[in-house]
Amino acid sequence: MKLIMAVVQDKDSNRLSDALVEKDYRATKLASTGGFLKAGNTTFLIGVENESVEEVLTIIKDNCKSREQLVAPISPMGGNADSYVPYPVEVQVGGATVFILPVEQFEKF
Ligand code: 2BA
Repeated sequence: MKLIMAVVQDKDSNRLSDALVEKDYRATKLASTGGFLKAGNTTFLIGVENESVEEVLTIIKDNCKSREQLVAPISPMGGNADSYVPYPVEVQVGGATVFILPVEQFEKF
C-alpha cells in the first residue's frame, strides 16, 4: 500500500475530490499553506493499493492545472525580514506536487 500526498491549488481541490470520489478512492483533504507564497493550498492524503497508484496520479494530473501567479511585495513588518521580496515576482504554481510514501501498516477501527 502507498500513501499519496498531493499539494494542489485550492482552485483545483473540489474538482479533484469529486473525481476521486467518482472513482471510489478515499481521500483526506488538509488545509495547508505554501512556504514560499504563504498562500493557502490543499494537501490530499490518499491511501491506495500499489496497483492503483498510476490511476490516481492520472486523476491528479487531469484535474490540477498549472497557473502563473504574481506575488506582490509584502511588507516585512511583523514578519520575517529574511523572506522579504521587495519586487513583484511571477511564479508558476502547480498543477500538483506529489509525494508517494510506502505504508507499513493500515488499520481501520
Ligand atoms: P509555495 O511554497 O507557496 O510555492 C509556490 C510556488 O512558488 C512553487 O510552485 C514554485 O513555483 C515557487 N517557489 C517555491 N519556492 C521557491 C523559491 N525558493 N524560489 C523561487 N520560487 C519558488 P510549486 O513548485 O508548484 O509548489 C506549489 C506548492 O507545493 C508550494 O507552495 C508548497 O506548498 C508545495 N511544495 C512544493 N514543493 C514542495 C516540497 N519539496 N516539499 C513540500 N511541499 C512542497
